[in-house]
Amino acid sequence: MKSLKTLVIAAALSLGAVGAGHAQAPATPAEAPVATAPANPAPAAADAATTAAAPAGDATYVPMKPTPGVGQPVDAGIDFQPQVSPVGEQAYWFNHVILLPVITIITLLVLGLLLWVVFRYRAKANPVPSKTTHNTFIEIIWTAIPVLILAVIAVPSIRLLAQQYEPPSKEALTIKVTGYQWYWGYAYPDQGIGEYVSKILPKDKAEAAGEPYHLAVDNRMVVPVGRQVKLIITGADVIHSFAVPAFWTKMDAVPGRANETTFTANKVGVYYGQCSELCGVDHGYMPIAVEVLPVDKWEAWVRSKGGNPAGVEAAPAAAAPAPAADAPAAAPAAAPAATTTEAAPAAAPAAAPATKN
Ligand SMILES: [Cu+2]
Repeated sequence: MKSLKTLVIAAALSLGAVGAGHAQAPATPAEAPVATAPANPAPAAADAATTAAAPAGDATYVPMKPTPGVGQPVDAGIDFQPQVSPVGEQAYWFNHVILLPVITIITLLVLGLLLWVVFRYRAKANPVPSKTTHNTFIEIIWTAIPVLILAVIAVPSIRLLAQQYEPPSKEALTIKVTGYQWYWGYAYPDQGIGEYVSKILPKDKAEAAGEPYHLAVDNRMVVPVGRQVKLIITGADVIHSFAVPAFWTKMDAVPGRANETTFTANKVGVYYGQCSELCGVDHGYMPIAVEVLPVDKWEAWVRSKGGNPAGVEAAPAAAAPAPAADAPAAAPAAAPAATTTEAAPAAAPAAAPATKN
């Protein structure tokens, strides 16, 4: 009986150490290796089917209305936004299936044991306290158990981390993102779309468009559903951060540096984000809106911007001196009348390797 108590106390202490020291970590071994992407690739397929019906080139671009509760915050919400990218789904699963249950179990167990100790071993009930100091068995246990728990959690955790930094595929759509005080600039060098500027919509216009104020913008980033997007992100003045919660995407926009990140949106819709690095007085007024469209509608959008959805031929995708060379070649060839072709990719450093920070 005594040794059983010892064991329970040791376990509690070791779990307490895990809970306190590594609030980020915990895990249940049982479920760890399952389901990498528990979500829904289905909508993408459905969309593909719908778009296949429409003859290519027929569609025209009409800005889409957002879906309430999707891609934007909800009142009194405490959960992550519904995830629409494979990495986001994986992270969502990791949090909800592994981290939260483990954190909850450890917290409740430690709380229960504390209460038990407080009442059972208070001075009145336990007038002659034990004078035990070292106990090798307990010490081994309270070291080994946290180590085991962390080792188990490390597996899905590191897998998720690696997934986020996987290099983009060759078919990825490249978008150059530049953070300015206080708006965003987007350019599609391979489609010959020079940089255009994306600014917050004033309240009346946002409401008129049925969009949330502080998140709605005049010119969205528009991407095709199901296709990987490679973002090359930089800052023009100070450090900004490009973040879209529904894609599990966040990357700093640092002047003089080209950071790279990727996402694949599996669901048509409008997804909002915000600059997530304090960048000056209007930091809270440079929202991000990403519109995910079926491929034919995305192509229509590209054409409406004076670009070529199939890609500008003069620009070999993987060429080493790439983006800087693309722009001059692209602009005259594909978009002589492009209204928004300006400075853009000239400053783009050749596709930099992902910087991990
Ligand atoms: Cu900013």
